[in-house]
Amino acid sequence: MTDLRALIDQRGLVQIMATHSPLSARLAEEAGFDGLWASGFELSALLGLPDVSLITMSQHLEMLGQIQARCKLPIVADIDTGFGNAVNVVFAIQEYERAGATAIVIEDKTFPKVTSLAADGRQELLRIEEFQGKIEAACATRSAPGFLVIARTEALIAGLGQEEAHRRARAYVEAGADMVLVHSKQSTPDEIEAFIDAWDGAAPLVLVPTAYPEMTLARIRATGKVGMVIWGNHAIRPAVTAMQQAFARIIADGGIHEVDKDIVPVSEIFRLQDMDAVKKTEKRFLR
Ligand code: SPV
Ligand code: MG
Repeated sequence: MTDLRALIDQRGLVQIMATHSPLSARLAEEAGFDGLWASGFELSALLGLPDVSLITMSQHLEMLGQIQARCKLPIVADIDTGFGNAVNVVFAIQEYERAGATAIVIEDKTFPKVTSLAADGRQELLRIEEFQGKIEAACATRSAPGFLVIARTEALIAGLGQEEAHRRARAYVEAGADMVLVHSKQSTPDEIEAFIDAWDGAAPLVLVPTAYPEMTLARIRATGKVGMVIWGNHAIRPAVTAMQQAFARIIADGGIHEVDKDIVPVSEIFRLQDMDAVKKTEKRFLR
C-alpha cells in the first residue's frame, strides 16, 4: 500500500479516481491513477439509493475491503460526516485503518447529510468547535503516521461565502487536519479559484471539480496549493452512459448483433477476473 503523503510530497499533486467496486478499482489502476476514492455517492448510486446517509459504515467498509483485496492502489475513504459525533469518529477511524484505507475525508455537515451537488440540497453545517473535536479525534486515533486526515468544508456548498469557508478551513488545520477539501457546486472554477488565491497554504488543498470541469489538471497544478484532485464520480457516470447506450441499441436493433463490435469481448472480462490463475490452479491441483 503506497504512502499517499509521501507520494504527494514527491509529486506535488496526485490524481484520485472514484470507485464503487473492485472492477472499477482495477480499471482505475490500469489507467494509471495514483489512488482511489471510495465514494459514498458512487456506492449509494450503485445500490440505487440517494446519497443522504443511507448506506451504513458496514456496507461502505465491505466495499473498501473488497477493493483492497483486488487492487494495490491507496484508498481515500469518504466517511461522510463520520457516522455521528467524535465518539463515532474514533470507532470509524479504527475500522477504516483496519480495512486498509490510507486516508479519510470527513465533512463538516450535520448527520444525516444531503449530497453536495443537489441543486436545492438542505445543507446544515456543524459548529466549528464540534467539528474540530471530530478532526482531533481522528488524528488521535490513527495508528499509522502516513494515514491522512482530510477535513472537508461544505461552507461554499451551503452558500456561507468565502470568509466562512476560510475561517473553517483554518480552524480545521489548527485541529490537526493534514489537508483541507473545499467543495463547490458552481459551474465555473471562479469560486474555487477565489478560495485558493486567498488561501495561506497552511495545508495542501483537495479539490473535487465535478461541477466545474474546466478546472483541468494543468490549471489545478498551476495554483501550487492543491495536493490532491479527486475525480469524484467518474467511474459510475461513464458506466451509466455505456449501459444506457448499449441497452438502447439492443432494443432498437432487435438483438446484440450491432452492439457486439463496440463492447469489450468476453475474453477481456476473463482477464479482469484472473481466469488465467484458475487455469493454473486447475493444472496444478485437479487430479
Ligand atoms: C462522493 O463522491 O461521495 C463525494 C463527492 O462526496 S460529491 O458527491 O461531489 O459530494
Ligand atoms: Mg460523499
